[in-house]
Amino acid sequence: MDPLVITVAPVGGELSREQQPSLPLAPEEVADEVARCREAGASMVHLHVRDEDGTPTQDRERFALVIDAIRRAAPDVVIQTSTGGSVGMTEDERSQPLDLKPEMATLTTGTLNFGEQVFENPAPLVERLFLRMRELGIQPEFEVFDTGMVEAAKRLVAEHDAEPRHHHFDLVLGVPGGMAGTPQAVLHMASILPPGATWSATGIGRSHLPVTLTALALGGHVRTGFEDTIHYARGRLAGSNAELVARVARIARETGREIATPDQARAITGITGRDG
Ligand code: KMH
Ligand code: ZN
Repeated sequence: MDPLVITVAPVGGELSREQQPSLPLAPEEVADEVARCREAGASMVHLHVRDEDGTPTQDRERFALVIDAIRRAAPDVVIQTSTGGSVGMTEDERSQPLDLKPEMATLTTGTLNFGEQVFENPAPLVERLFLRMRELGIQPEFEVFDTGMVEAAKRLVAEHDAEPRHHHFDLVLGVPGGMAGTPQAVLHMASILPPGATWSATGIGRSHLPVTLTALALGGHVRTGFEDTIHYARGRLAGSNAELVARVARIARETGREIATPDQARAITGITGRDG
């Protein structure tokens, strides 16, 4: 098995301090939290940012500020920017972080109900984001919430990639509106990915541990963090993102799996460009 890539998603696009009092919001808070997560075993950060009053934003300048702060606190960590943003944001808003040429960015390849809301990803929008990533040498992480999104990602690369490429996916399971966060769902999703693709999985809310443990057992990689679960255990809020990362690293080490460094994470997930 490859060393384990642990991605931390410390902020999210929807969460508030009322729900999770330890949520990092200001650039220095995010950077310090990422540094602690790096120390605990994370090699990659899935990044959302907030403006000065904590409101989710995809503003390019705000991303640049937070990325600079992270680079000072955790110089080697892989930074993966979100193109999902928060539900309801426009394509122009969502695509702004790509201008900063991050090493990796997320790409959700279909529309789904997202709780009471709709996370809109019509095919032409997905195609434009994908082509922009290819143009700028940004490795997409296909964020797939159901099997239709896997098929959409396969169609996209079949249509646009002249050369064979390495593909990396994140299976996001347990969103109300997406696939259930069960071991069976992880198994099925992993079984339909393109040959040679690498993948991580994340279980949202109460599905977090079953999905994490199944991904570890199958040799996949893992995403954790407040974006995905605010709890450490039933009825007990996580004290920090680093606490969630440390648990994943501990389970992996206990079961003989090494933890990937950021450079190993780059090699495993097919990152070829460096940010900036
Ligand atoms: N906030 C969600 C609506 C991504 O970052 O690319 C979408 C999301 C996916 O978090
Ligand atoms: Zn996200």
